[in-house]
Amino acid sequence: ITQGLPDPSKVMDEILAKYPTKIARKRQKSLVINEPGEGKEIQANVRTIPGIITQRGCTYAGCKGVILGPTRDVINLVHGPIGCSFYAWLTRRNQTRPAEGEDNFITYSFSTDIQDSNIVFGGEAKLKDAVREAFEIFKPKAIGIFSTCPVGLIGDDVHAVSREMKEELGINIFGFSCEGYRGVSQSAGHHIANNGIFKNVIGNNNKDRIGKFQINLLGEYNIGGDAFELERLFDEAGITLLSTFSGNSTIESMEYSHTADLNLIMCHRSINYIAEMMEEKYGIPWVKVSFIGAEGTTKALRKVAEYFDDAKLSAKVEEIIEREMKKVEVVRKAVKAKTEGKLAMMFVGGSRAHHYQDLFKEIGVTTVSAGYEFAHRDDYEGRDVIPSIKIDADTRNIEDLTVEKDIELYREDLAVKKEKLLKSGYEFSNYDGMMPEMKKNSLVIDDINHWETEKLIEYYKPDLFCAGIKEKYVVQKSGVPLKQLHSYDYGGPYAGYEGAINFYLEMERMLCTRIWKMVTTPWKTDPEIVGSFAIN
Ligand code: CFN
Ligand code: HCA
Repeated sequence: ITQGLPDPSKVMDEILAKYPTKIARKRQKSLVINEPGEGKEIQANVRTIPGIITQRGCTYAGCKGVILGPTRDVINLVHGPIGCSFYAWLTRRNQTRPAEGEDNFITYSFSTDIQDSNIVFGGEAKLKDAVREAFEIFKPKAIGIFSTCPVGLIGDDVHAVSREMKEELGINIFGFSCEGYRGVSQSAGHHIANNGIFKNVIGNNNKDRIGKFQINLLGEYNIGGDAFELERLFDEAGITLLSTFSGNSTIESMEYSHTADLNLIMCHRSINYIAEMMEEKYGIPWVKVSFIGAEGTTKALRKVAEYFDDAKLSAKVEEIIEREMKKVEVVRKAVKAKTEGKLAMMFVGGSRAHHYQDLFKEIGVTTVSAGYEFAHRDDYEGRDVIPSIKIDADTRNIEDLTVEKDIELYREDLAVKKEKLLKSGYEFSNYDGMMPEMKKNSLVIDDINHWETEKLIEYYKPDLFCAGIKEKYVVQKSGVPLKQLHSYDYGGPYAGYEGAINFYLEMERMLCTRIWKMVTTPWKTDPEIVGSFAIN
């Protein structure tokens, strides 16, 4: 990786030199020159230094936008000023497919739109009215209530209101204390959402078995239609997908998700808590998989077949793999011939900055620098990392959930099965952390900011930068194409086999055009923005 590339320690030095000493000392711990196998540590999941322009979002975004947002038949009512609701409205490109006559509330934006007078006199009455109004108009099966920053500051109790309204209206109503400031990032919101769904939804319906091989898919949010592609594969294989948390999902399917035989986890960062609580309460084992990349998809499908240990299922899975890989290989080869040797960087969320490196590898593109916005140390360093005890921002202020030891009929069977699989060498994780899987000397940076981004681009001149909407235009104006790995811009699906093909073709389009070399960076010739006012 060092061939023809700048010395990473020089890049790091120059980045840090600009900061005041104290800040430099702090930031230094979040910038690592990768050395797989050397047990290097990275500082992650800590507060962003005030004044720095971070990529991160807030706790409310993680709870309402990320985890609950993609479920179509629950009304997600935001208790807060209208801006919080407006900025979380349809921006994530999570898709859904309601059946004929089924509810879909995703296209709506529900908010109490609190005003100054509510801040002074309290907003609970307004919240109750909003719940009643939403119920009157839409007759939903469930309503989730989400607190935003000002609500936490004035002390409205969304849990008490939820209980009262549940009693009054006779439907499932539950609240989330997910005020934006509660954690250091979205990550705390994931945790709050996981606890709330586990406590209020999972286990509410003991539905009879509907398939021979029943699974849930956790941490898949159907961005750009990813879940549709995975549903296609499971359907054909004869694997029953009971519930997805939460892409293309219904609250109803979550209610009986505890009757599954196995949980697959895609994005471990956002949903490991539910997986662990489901294992503890219902005995359902979980396997960490990634369906990003054709190779990863093959590995994941085989993991499921291996788990169920059924000859017919395995044969079917192999048949699908063979057929799909034939199609994938044709496109992959053609694209790789043009993209081999190109350099990419990716700074995204809490799992994609790692998962997408697989797709790039498949077409010969190297990731020279990468990092997450809000992941924890285990996401970087690998599965054996002991969580940092110093700052556990995620669990701070979160009501302690006691999992009652409610033994389901099949719980013991599953535990015995897990034991047997472990003895036979079955691995419950399909991938490791970001750092063990990245090349030596690549630069790993947690919670990157604009200054650091600018320097990376200047030094490495990457062929492609992957991040989100806030970074997109600054990077493009520097003459480097940017692919949004959050919303996929207008593309997708990118998961599974069809997704891999879509992604290869998109990369061919983005990496092989010469248009970016023709961009004149505006601030290079015109560093100051001059404004003028028209005065009448
Ligand atoms: S869909 Fe997921 S995959 S849930 Fe998470 S950590 Fe966000 S919204 Mo943006 S794209 Fe991103 Fe991940 Fe898991 Fe998405 S990488 S930042 S909170 N994320
Ligand atoms: C969020 C959602 C986000 C933002 C994406 C972006 C998403 O963090 O609240 O910055 O472009 O995927 O929509 O991560």
